[in-house]
Amino acid sequence: MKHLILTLAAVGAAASLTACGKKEATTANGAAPPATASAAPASEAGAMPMAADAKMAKSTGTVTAVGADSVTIDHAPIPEANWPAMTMSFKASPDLAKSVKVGDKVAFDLKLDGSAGEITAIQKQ
Ligand SMILES: [Cu+2]
Repeated sequence: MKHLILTLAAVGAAASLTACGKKEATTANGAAPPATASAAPASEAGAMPMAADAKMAKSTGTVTAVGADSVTIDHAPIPEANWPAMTMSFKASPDLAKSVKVGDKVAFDLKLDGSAGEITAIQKQ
């Protein structure tokens, strides 16, 4: 079992080394477009999860509910998160949650973590 895993890892390492070698050869020769085409999407896919991890965003909306540590906002679209306009609950510190009430029109800053968002600042408009 251990041997199999090590073998697979070695094959993977060899494959990426081969890909790098091909890429350099492509640059030197200016030929072989298929290698370039397959290398680009692979690196983009590798970078995407990291970029989606902790992004900041700003939006505006109307408060529809306030909890002890959450604020529900009918918010405008948030392109940074690929969200259309919607009503959703965000995590918020108790101090931030206390600073607004239902019906307030607000501008807020969000820390995005996957499909969740935490309010880091909020101001009445
Ligand atoms: Cu939303």
